[in-house]
Amino acid sequence: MTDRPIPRLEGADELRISPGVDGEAETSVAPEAEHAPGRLVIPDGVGAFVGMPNGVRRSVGIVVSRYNGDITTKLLDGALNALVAAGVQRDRIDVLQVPGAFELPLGAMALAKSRRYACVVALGCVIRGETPHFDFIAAEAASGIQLAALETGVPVVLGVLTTEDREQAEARAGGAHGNKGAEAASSALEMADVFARLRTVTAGSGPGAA
Ligand code: INI
Repeated sequence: MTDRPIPRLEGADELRISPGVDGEAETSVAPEAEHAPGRLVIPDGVGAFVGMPNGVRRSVGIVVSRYNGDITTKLLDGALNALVAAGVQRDRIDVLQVPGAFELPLGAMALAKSRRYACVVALGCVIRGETPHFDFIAAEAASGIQLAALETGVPVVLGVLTTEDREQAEARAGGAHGNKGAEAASSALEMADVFARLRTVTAGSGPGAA
C-alpha cells in the first residue's frame, strides 16, 4: 500500500507513505520535521490524514510574554527560524507581546479570533524556583491556550517552558535540549496542514470521497 490518496497542498513537502512491517502502512515525515518525537503506524485500509510542518502561503500569529524576556527572546528566535525554514514569509508573521505567561491565553485568543492566521504559537517561560505561584500561572497559561484553540478551531500551540530553574530554561531555549519555540512553531504548522487536508476532503475530494 504505497498509493494512498492523501490530499496534498500545492508546495507541500514530500509526505512518504510506505509499507511498514506486517503489511501495515507507516507514515513518516522528513527528519527536520520531527519536532514531536514518535512514529505512528496507521493500519492499512483506512483514510489517513497526516500533516507536515509546511509554511508555504501560510500566515502565523505569535504571542510571546515579556516576563523572563532573556529566555522568551530565544524562544521567539527559534520559532521565527523554524517558520521561515518551513516556508513562511517573514511578512506573514505577526508577533504580539504580552506582559507575562498569565496573559498568553488572552493574546492567543485575540490572534485566533482575528481569522488572519493558519495557526498561532504561544511562547512564555515560568520558572518554579522564582515564583511561589508557579503552578497557578503555568496551569492557567496551558489551559487558557488550549481554550483559545478549542473555542476558535484555530490551532494554538503551547510553547511555554515550565522549569525548575533558569538553567533548565536556558537548556530548552536553544541550549542543550533544543528550542521549545522552534518545536511549537513546527507543531503549529503541522496542525494547520492536517486541518487543510481535512478541509479538502470535506470539500469533496480525498479519502472516503467517491
Ligand atoms: N510570568 C511569567 O511569564 N513567568 C513567570 O515566571 C512569572 N512569575 O514568576 O511570576 C510570571 N508572572 C507574571 C504573570 O504572568 C502576569 O503577567 C502577572 O501576574 C500580571 O497578570
